[in-house]
Amino acid sequence: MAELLAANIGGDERIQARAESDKPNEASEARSRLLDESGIQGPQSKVIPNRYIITMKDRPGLAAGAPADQGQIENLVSNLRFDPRSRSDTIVFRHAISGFAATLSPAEKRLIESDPNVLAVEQDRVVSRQPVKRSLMAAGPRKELQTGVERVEGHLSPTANAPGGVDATIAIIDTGINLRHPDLNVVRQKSFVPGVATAEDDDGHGSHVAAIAAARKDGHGTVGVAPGARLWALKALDKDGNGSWSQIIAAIDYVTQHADKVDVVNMSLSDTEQSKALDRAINRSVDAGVTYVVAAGNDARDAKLEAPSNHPRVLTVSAISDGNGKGGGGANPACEPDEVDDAFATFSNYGKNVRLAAPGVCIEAASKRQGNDVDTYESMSGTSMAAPHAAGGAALIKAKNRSASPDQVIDKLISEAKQQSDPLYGFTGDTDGYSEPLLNVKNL
Ligand SMILES: [Ca+2]
Ligand SMILES: [Ca+2]
Ligand SMILES: [Ca+2]
Repeated sequence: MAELLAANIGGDERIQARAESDKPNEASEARSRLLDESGIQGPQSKVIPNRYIITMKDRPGLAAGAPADQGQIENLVSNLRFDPRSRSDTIVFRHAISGFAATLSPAEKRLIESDPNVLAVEQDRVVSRQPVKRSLMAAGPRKELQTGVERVEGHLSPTANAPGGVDATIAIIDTGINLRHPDLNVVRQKSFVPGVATAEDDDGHGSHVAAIAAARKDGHGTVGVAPGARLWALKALDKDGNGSWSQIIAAIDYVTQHADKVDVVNMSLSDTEQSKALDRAINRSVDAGVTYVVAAGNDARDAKLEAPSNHPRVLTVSAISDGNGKGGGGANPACEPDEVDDAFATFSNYGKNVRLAAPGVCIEAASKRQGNDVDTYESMSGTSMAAPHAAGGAALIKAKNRSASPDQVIDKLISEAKQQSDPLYGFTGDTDGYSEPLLNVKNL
């Protein structure tokens, strides 16, 4: 199986991954990337023909948090012999970056590239949610406190137990959210997928991520790390888990426009290529006060080879395996025979970009609606599941301290986390030389 997976990666990429690793990963023989039953196989940079993301230069002296666009697009349009905004598939960005995404002819692209107001013209590419291993769960009563939340001691956090739910807002940039799931407090929804009107989740990944972060504590379903926190369903990925960087940037632009209302963003998605537009969009959104939490990726390689897990200002989260919600080992997760209790997940990306670990194997939480049934649950494994545990932790910090900056939120999460060597809470198997601690929210 591992050889089949490796064959999918391609020789050059594997050599690059090994050469660019900061330290040899001693456990690499036991590692393999995670395959998705629905066909998603991790980032494989696919170009979207003739579609480009145009980033304008910032006006000098632009204040942090101010709208990025102050007429630069209009300046460009006045220099062009056409207005790209008039096209139905053009997306304009004004808050996280100044710019737009559009389908352009070669001549139009050259014209835009030659304009002195333009910083970059980049190819738009397909971006996908992280692959996950998944299985639908039977209907009926279940244990509300699932292993992941127990392992990070979410049930002991005083903020998580506040009556009325956690007073913070988490935006989930993903496949949407099951808008009527009884466990999920979705207060806003918006679709960035062309031709899709609502952010109703037609894949299941976004609902699952949302529930890990914020499922209600109500004696039903499961409970998240920040129970009942307000959720924004920002659908940038379609029913197959695919989208584009321009759709992701559109969602980041929307978050940045509303940065006074959004505390935390979770992104469990990736691509292999860098994007100046994406990097600037995240920077500006963080400047506006929003904390970004992202999955490290499931390709068993250095997280610096993928975006946005390589962005220096996001919190990148790796996955551990846990089968019983407690440290100490000896309880391998039931749904994944290759994973070892309280050990680094075999598929998780690693490297110095990864600053925190969280549970990400055999996690049970909400899924998409099935016909008329909205009260659905799935078990999923992936760093996609680790990141929202940390996003919930970030929401707990913001609920207590509204003015905490993204850097302060991330520093607090890391300082409260448990060292890998901790006999009660630690984990084994992380051999890259960067010993990120394990999320713990008991004191948040
Ligand atoms: Ca619940
Ligand atoms: Ca355990
Ligand atoms: Ca590490």
